Amino acid sequence: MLYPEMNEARNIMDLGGAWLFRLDDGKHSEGYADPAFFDEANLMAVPAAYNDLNEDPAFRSHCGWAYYKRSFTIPRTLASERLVLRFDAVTHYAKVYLDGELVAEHKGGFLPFEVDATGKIVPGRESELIVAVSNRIDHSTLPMGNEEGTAFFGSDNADVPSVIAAKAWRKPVNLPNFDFFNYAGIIRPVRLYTTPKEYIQDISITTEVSGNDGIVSFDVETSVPGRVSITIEDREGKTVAAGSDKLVIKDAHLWWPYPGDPYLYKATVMFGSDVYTLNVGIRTVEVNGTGFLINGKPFYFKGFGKHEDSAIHGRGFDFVLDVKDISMIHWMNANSFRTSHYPYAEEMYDLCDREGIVIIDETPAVGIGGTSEDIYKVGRFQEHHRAIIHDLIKRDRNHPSVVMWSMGNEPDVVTFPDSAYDYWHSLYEYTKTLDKQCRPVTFVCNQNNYERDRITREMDVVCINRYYGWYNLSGDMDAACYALNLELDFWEKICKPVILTEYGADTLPGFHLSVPEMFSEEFQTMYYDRINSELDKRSFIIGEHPWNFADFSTIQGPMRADGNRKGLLTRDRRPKAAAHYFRKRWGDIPSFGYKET
Ligand code: E8X
Repeated sequence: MLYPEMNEARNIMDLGGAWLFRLDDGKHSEGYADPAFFDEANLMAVPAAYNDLNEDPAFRSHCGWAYYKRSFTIPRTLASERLVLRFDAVTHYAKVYLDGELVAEHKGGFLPFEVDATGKIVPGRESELIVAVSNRIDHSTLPMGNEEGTAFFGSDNADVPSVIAAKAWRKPVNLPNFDFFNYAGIIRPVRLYTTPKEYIQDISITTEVSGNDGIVSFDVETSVPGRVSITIEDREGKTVAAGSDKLVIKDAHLWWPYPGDPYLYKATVMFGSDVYTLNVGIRTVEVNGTGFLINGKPFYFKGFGKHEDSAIHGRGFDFVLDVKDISMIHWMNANSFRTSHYPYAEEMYDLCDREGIVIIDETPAVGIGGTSEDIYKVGRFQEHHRAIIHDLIKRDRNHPSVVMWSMGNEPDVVTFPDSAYDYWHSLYEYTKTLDKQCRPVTFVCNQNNYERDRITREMDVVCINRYYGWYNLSGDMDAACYALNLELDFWEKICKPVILTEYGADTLPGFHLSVPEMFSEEFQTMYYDRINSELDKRSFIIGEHPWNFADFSTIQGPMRADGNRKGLLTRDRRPKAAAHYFRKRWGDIPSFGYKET
């Protein structure tokens, strides 16, 4: 799906700003609100999560539908154009009504959807847009919510009569089986864009290197049959290739991750009167033995698990924050991050293409489990998971910064039943069919029972989250390093590249101790220094991603003091001591060829 572009053939109108808003009052049919319902409405900003934008406690605890409304009028001059209404993300389920007609529904809170509104929106006449948004999470959604018991890290209610924990005595509540606040709403931009009536529907590119030349292959889908013409310009605006499908660039500049040169060409695709331009980064990605090769050289992942999370905005799109995060990534001499635990806004991938930041692109498949039964048998998420992976790859496949797909994070595979193996193995096979660039595919596992884990070892890259010294062997770094090495001895035999995709310690900024103990800044730094010393001894460890880039909001619970505090940075992006430690460490670690000597 192409990101909206304004150019000589296309236009964009932003529908963000102040909308009318109201939480469902439970007194009328769910998922629909007539205009009169907004007579008692709140003010709401779009894009943003709604949860932190009103002091009514219901805005954070709400479970169910919420409703947005705005009107707009577009210029009469657009009467001959095709009109498309696009939502970049609505979390988690959306029903879109245009002048009272249901014109779109979409499940999944982190990927775009659009509707051709030509003829439904009349240029020069006011249109009314109502969007119903559900934040409900359960065994059919990704991320997954529990349908019994408690939320992730919730108290176990063992000493509470089950009737209290049951839902019968009150309206449903969300029980996130994941460790981030269930922010919801129209969290990313809403736009109306135009194209000519005969237009470019989609573009897929693959890049190869042949000697000094770059080969860029285009697969262009058009609304009607016809010929496309393509030109590619270099940074100086000089045309360096032209054609209709496979273009060769002589003596090509390759796209290199930070601190290398992330060289981008500009491709212009023309079809009839339509035009679409996109950045092209020529680079290759492959796994070879225990190496993760970019442009044939062994890459070392220095970076983080992140979140799209900030005060006030919640999970709402914040371009200013994204620019700040890129600056802090550079400041820490990092070169990568994982989009934990959901696809991020498209704008962030564009920034990473330009800044040479490498991305592990992850689906919202987090929290799969949380039930005493076999979730792969009782869950209702499987088809949705495949749809998400399909749409994620369709959205992000042209970004040179995206080098690997993560099918999900920490599914419940504790006993590693055959049902889990069958599920993830078939999903891996399916994912491999979707990407013409054949990027590596993985999923991220936190189950320490690595000898029974038949799933992780079959991924292209082993991605493991381990908290030796925090969640287990807490505070005992000698035992933690001993246990870690026992496990690394196991992975050494598997002969796959391994990334430690999460490790970390909750840390209160300003809490200092002469003798490091948990939650102090000294402990967080010592924890990382001890673990990293062990990682440095293993050449098959090809990446280190501390959890987390920054503190972030979670559900309340006995294990969370104002959210998850494992950030190297505070939530407002101020460095803790560990951030300075990594800035120094990563400044001495090259992005390529680390541990080769
Ligand atoms: C944590 C992280 C959580 O924030 C992330 O979303 C997934 C968790 C640690 C592994 N990984 O809790 O900080 C969970 C261990 C459970 C004992």
